Amino acid sequence: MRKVTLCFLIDGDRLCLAMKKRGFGAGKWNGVGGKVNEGENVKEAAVREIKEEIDVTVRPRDLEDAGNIRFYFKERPRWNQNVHIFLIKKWSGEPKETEEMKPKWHSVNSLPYNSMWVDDPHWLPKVIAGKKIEGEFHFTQGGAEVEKFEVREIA
Ligand code: 6OG
Repeated sequence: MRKVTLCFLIDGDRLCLAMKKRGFGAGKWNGVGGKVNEGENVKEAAVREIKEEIDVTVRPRDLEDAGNIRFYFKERPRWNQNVHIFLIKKWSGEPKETEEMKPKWHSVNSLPYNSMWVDDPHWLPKVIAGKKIEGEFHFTQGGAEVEKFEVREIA
């Protein structure tokens, strides 16, 4: 299964989400991340993607492991992915728009869930609250609907 990263910068009650401008999940607000390349570990991949997508520099030790979720797409098994989630409280630079993403700070109390993946309300509040999670989601309709899911707090 594809191994990918998903990272959230958090600054007090502000969360950085970025609008995906192209490719998988285009038009949705999300954390920043992508595929783990061959020869990279998950943290190296996360550091690289954050730099590429919003031009922010993060040290591997400042990536806080928030757990992982496996996503299964019934009609598109090629999209199945194991997403490793990181919360980040220390970085350098201000998030900047790139060809791939347009970042914006949002209040954690009013996240734009209507323009996010449908699974997010089920687990993102836990990650923001500092919980570590493990879960899986089974989607139909190309990711538009959740058929079944489970999210467990593991720390
Ligand atoms: P690229 O294909 O652009 O990486 N991702 C999801 N994020 C959320 N919140 N919900 C989902 O539910 C997701 N499925 C994938 C992981 C894809 C990026 O999108 C995230 C990666 O950061 C289905 O390289």
